[in-house]
Amino acid sequence: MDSVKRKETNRPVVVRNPNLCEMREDILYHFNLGTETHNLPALFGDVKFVCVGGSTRRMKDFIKYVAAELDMRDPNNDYPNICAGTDRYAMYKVGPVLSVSHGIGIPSISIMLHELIKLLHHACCTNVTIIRIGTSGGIGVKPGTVVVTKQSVDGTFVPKFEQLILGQTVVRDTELDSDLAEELLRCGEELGQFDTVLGNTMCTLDFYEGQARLDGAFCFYRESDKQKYLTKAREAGVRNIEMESTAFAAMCKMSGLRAAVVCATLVDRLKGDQLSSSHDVLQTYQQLPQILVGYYIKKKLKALI
Ligand code: R2B
Ligand code: URA
Repeated sequence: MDSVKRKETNRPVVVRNPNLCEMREDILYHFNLGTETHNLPALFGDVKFVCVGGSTRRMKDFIKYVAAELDMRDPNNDYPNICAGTDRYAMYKVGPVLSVSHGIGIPSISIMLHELIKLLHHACCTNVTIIRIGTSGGIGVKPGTVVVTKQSVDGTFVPKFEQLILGQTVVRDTELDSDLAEELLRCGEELGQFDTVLGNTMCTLDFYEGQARLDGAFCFYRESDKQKYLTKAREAGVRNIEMESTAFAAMCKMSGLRAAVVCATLVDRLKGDQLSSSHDVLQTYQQLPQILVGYYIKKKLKALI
């Protein structure tokens, strides 16, 4: 019922900040864009799908891949970085698809999302779907499995995002769009090219100690403690670990964006810590969320024609 209702209404991208109305100009500093210097509705008003991921190169590869999939390739266009004036984040666009990098970790993605949500709002975009396509460590799943996130949980396996605001801990909900997650899972099944599973994703503040690795510069626990913790995570439904999903889910929910997280696993953390697969194998794994989400976008756009 929900998806039917969604089709009928125009869902705006919501900002909840009265101060914005009083500002003559809004400078999106980390994108090198602004409301006075750029015509945001003309540049971005048609955006319906936003894909975000850690690395700038991967997000450029993604836009090239999507352009080919949607038959929107332009031989005279090498997909210029819209944020070329800054090296903080990179942004690419083809038709209704925007591809944006977010760097590593919650602080980095959170800054990017504040500015991205304002950009989509200023551009008067409606009915936007946003998907994080990323990498992760798996728990008890074969490397190269794609995990579609059911719930994004923190390091205590609770679906919450905690942030200090004015010195107080503010707790936010990390609910993602369950219909979208199911649709993406079905797309994985339809493609049949790689394993796609639905599972909880644990979001941590660190790659090493925060993810119970034994190979960081510091480690004050043993292999048995690591196994105990990861087994507990697996029992709580966690199938992969990454570093952005709780903030992503919380911020997208607050802005009314339909959101999902799709990550490839690069390693099974119950078996090891180091990313020891060859460069080519790791590259192939990183392309899997792109293939899945490219297929989803193509299918959705076809349905609109
Ligand atoms: C997955 O991979 C990165 C760390 O290597 C981090 O951005 C994440 O979430
Ligand atoms: N990204 C992570 O955050 N952890 C991993 O183990 C692999 C990629």
